[in-house]
Amino acid sequence: MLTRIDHIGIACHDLDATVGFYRATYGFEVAHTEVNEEQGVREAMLRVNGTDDGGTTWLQLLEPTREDSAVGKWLAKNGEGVHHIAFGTPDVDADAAAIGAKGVRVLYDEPRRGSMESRITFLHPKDCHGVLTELVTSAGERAAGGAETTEEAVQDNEDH
Ligand code: V0V
Ligand code: CO
Repeated sequence: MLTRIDHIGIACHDLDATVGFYRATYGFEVAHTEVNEEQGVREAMLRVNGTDDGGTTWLQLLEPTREDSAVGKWLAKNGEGVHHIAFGTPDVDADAAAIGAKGVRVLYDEPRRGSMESRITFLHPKDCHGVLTELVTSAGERAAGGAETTEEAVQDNEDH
């Protein structure tokens, strides 16, 4: 059950300069930054609207940490721009399984760690009319219920 646009992922060469553009032009502020080595990105989350209950919509600005990462490869080929869209769901496991059963390639067997301790997976862009599509369950939604109990969710966070 996809309930919202969680974020739009935007690939950039220079994260600080791009954050500066979004701040100066639109007044969006950075709510969170982190490096995700597994994904090969340094990222900034800019809150567009919403609250802290997991229903927020973000812009996710992504700078590659290495050239052979997904974003690094994409930037080299396409230049800066929209890299992916992410739909929010209270239960990424169930939605990934349901969508995979329809013949869409789900890129991960198990959802992985995303921004702000979310759990994420991706659908192959070639199966989605050219759009790299992410499914995400935020940490707030995980705590509120969904497939896992809070205890399991906390344990999973500690595992990473
Ligand atoms: C590649 N293609 C894309 C695309 N990336 N099409 C639309 N949007 C994109 N972002 C096309 C590409 O043009 C090729 O088409 C084809 O797919 C194969 O691409 P490739 O360049 O050969 O690259 P691959 O196959 O090595 O990798 C593509 C995939 C990879 C999608 C498998 O990027 C991936 O695993 N992405 C998921 C992880 C990710 O994107 N992480 C960064 C965000 P032609 O030329 O053959 O027609 S991390 C994030 O969002 C986080 C942490 C978060 O939200 O919390
Ligand atoms: Co993303």
